[in-house]
Amino acid sequence: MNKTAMISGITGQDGSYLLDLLLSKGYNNIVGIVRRSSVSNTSRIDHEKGNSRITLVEGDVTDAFSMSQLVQKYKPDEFYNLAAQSHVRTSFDQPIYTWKTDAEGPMYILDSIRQHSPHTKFYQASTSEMFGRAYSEKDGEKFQDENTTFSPQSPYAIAKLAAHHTVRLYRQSYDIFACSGILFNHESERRGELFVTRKITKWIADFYRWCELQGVGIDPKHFDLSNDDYICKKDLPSPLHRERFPKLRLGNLDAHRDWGHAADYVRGMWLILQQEEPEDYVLATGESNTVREFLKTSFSYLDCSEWEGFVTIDPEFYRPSEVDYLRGIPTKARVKLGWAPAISFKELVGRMIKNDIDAV
Ligand code: NAP
Ligand code: G4F
Repeated sequence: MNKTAMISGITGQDGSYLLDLLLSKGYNNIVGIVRRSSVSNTSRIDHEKGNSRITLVEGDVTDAFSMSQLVQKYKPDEFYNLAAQSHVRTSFDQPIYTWKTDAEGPMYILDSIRQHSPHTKFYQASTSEMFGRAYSEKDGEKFQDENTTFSPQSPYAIAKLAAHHTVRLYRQSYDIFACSGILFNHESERRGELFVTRKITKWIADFYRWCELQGVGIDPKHFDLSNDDYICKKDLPSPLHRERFPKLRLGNLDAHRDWGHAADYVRGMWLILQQEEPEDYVLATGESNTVREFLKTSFSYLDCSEWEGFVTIDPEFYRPSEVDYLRGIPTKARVKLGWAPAISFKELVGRMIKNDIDAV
């Protein structure tokens, strides 16, 4: 297929799955924007190293000059802007940096497209975080869809909402094929280790291997759990003994999230840009689970039902403002794009647990 796609954020979770998808679709030139780093940041895409259909270029979305140069040079058929400071908690500590990357970055790209390559179709990675505390209600059920109002609750969500409106403005004012996918949480074996799902599955995998080395199963009866910080093997002299394992430290376990698998969601991104008309779409599973339910399902894969004692609640992981309930209804995507997620919540958790255990 004689098509050029440009991806910012190609080294991230979604960028790597999108790369796999576009290669499978036969794109003959995929230009990935990689930001300069003192150590390699390409581990998620290294499996395609040397593929002549991929061009990696250096760039940073906060640098208007580099965005303009790249758009002018490649004039891509499609531009997927996945680059972001994507961690919500971090955005409270680094709000200005988050704003520059997540709000200014998309504007630089869109304006480069307006000036130098108006035929380029543009995809923006919008987020369910923009809904914040807002939801719609029908028959006593809470949900969010394309008609739900926005009520962002973090610097991240505010920056993303600014970008979301920028996309609409450039679409309406300059006739650019610009779309936003409002994506609910999607995870995977490639998820960053600071997001709660991967943090949980990675910790469980490390603990599982440690238990194996100790010659015991994951069962509270083998451990002294009285110390807040460490899990200690029973019958040893003190919690400071070296046969101990740090507890899993988490924040709010009651938040609800609509979790799907990233491979399904990048398929949705691609479909959004293949339509006749540029529009915004919600991509979600329609199922919402709490962090506690994620924990329970994860431990259940190791036949462990009494996991509470392995977890310590740490205020450090609470946020100044929380988004309590996310559950997306992707009816528009199902009807117009023919999109539906194929991987269930249970399968997602199972795949992440297996991957992390195999990797330890
Ligand atoms: P991710 O794993 O954190 O990846 C973010 C990517 O952006 C990385 O490649 C990162 O590069 C790159 N990046 C960060 N700052 C940059 C800059 N200034 N210039 C160029 N590149 C930069 O995030 P993800 O989960 O794949 O998410 C992809 C996009 O979807 C993000 O925009 C995120 O906000 C949005 N989103 C994600 C979800 C979700 O649940 N995953 C849901 C809704 C929306 P490095 O590798 O060098 O760090
Ligand atoms: O995994 P999280 O950090 O994801 P969050 O905040 O929902 O954001 C993710 O999804 C958004 C889409 O809705 C994306 F736009 C965004 O880029 C990112 O991919 O936290 C999920 C929930 C939160 O309620 C958080 O308070 O888990 C809770 N949580 C509890 N303990 C924790 C922890 N989150 C993290 N990261 N670490 C904890 O220890």
